[in-house]
Amino acid sequence: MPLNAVKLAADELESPADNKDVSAAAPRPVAKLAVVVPTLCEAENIRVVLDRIRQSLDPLGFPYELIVVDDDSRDGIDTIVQEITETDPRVRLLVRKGERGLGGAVLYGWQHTDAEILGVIDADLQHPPELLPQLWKAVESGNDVVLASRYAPRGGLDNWHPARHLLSRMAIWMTYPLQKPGISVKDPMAGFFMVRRSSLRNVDLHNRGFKILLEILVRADVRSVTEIPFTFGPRRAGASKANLRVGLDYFALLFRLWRSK
Ligand SMILES: Nc1nc2c(ncn2[C@@H]2O[C@H](COP(=O)(O)OP(=O)(O)OP(=O)(O)O)[C@@H](O)[C@H]2O)c(=O)[nH]1
Ligand SMILES: [Mg+2]
Repeated sequence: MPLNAVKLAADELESPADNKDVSAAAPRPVAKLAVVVPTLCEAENIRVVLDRIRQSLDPLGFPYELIVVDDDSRDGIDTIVQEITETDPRVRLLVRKGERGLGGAVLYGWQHTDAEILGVIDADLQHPPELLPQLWKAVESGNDVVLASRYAPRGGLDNWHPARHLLSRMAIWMTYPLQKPGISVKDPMAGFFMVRRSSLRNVDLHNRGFKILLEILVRADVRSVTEIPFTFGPRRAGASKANLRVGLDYFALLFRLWRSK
């Protein structure tokens, strides 16, 4: 399972509390962040999204890396990302061959980093990279999970067809009996979030499907969550990958979570 490696890395990670040489007065080291950008045919968007992510994170001056996980799109994205990597080694490209799936791609990226804070953002700029500093600060200040939320007060959806909006609402409604009391959120299907690696230490996440936040909220060791409102904008370029299969995978996930409860 991909997350075994995440678990291993988490166990090996030295926390400040383990370090006996750290004096009480020493400043707490700033946790490293890894943001996965999952891509399937996003060559038109990748340069812009990576530029905007770096522009929003650089002023904070902390360690981070950006991991593009591409499912062998063969649309020229590898050439574009390699070129960026040569001038900025914080940007990495992982190409999965013979595999598909957003959730699996995200877990694969997290598996290939030692960062303590793990994040994900879509490549099509429906998630504004300018929100990343706010998400990161909310995790740094102690939350286990921080998500950019379409359904929190002041959040929203730009130009969604009413039928898609209704389906999305119904899909969220079905999660309420599954979500843990105390950390229940309004947008458990969000695709733009950060989670502490330590929260994933004792859980094997399923690597299929489109939505991994819900499974993290239900099955991982998450004790605190914050939702940061944002407006889910229109896709910048390229085509959506959300399809009937994604819907069916979602019902399979709900069923699995119900059964394991
Ligand atoms: N690596 C990888 N990435 C994927 C896969 N499916 C989707 N993605 C990426 O996941 C992100 C979200 O996919 P979208 O197609 O934008 O899904 P969506 O935002 O829910 O749907 P739209 O609102 O219609 O765009 C994008 O960056 C996609 O390129 C996949 O199978 N593998
Ligand atoms: Mg999209």
